[in-house]
Amino acid sequence: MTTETPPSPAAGSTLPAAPRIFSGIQPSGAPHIGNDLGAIRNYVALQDRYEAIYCIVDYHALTSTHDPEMLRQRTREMSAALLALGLDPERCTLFVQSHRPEVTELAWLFTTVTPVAWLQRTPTYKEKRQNQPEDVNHGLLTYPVLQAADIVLYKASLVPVGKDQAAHLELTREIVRAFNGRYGETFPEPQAVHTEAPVVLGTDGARKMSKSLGNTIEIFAEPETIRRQVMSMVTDTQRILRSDQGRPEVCNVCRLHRFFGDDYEEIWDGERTARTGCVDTKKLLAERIIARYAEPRERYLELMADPTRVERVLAEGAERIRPIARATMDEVHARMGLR
Ligand code: AQP
Repeated sequence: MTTETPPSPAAGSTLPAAPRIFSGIQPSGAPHIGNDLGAIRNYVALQDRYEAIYCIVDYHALTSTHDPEMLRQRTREMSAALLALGLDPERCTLFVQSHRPEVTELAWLFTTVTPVAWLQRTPTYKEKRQNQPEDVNHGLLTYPVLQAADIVLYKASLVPVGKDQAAHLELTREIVRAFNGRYGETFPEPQAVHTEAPVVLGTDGARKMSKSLGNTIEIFAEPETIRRQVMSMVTDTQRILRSDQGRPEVCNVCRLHRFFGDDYEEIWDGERTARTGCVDTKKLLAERIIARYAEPRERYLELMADPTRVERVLAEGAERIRPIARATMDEVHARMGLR
């Protein structure tokens, strides 16, 4: 686990006694190994060490998913996925963002301390504008403000996320500084916590693995689909012939082997000496990914077959954190002169 900067709790504010962590994940499609290697495995590890709050951010997903039934279904799937991968409702709080709507009020209040220019320069906003030019909605621009509200509504100081979220988290820190500067020390400046795989590239070997880019290896897909996705991966583009020596350090398949077995050096050596070909290395990776997620996949299918169990976990989660959300909003109202 790595963190970006040392802790900087806001002095004099009503901070939680122990560090609290928060992270959110969008129900915008099937979870992929980038989500797991970059974030979810830290969610699981950190639930034992901190007061952990995890959220399925359905408001955020509305910036790109406009079909109500699809959003409901994906929210169910992401909830089951997180539980299947090891989130334990006895050790963490799992809830759905829209079930604690205080966050939308806080986001609005934060817009009043956030210059528009900060949002316009966000790299993800620029990317999304390119990826969905026919739907550049206001939510895409203000996404980081809602994300800041997500985190600090619970006064979380640590945020397990992939590296792609670094700019958003920096913006959260700027918004917190702007708010604290105008209204007095209220919120801690949260820090990112990264895994050993903070950026997982997609099957194209060029861009971040991303649900919306369709370059993913899905965790809970059928084994045949996982095999197909892995076999489609771009490897070392300079290795043309089977007899050419490979460069495992630039090959995405080889890089992923680091996280699916403890013999990656041997695999890399096979590539370097052309003892093994790209197809062999891909086949091995596919089987290892299938084996790694076999048990979570069974749990996932069980949970999907028992929706009331998942709904109960989510309802209890939203209820458990209600007092924290209310206390923060009372404090914010008082500081801003609203009530
Ligand atoms: N490729 C990745 N490598 C490392 N970490 C990643 N994460 C996502 N992709 C990678 C981390 O997973 C958490 C949840 O991400 P998200 O689904 O809420 O949003 P995202 O980052 O926008 O993921 P996608 O797949 O790219 O979603 P779409 O396509 O819907 O925008 C985050 O901590 C993220 O860093």
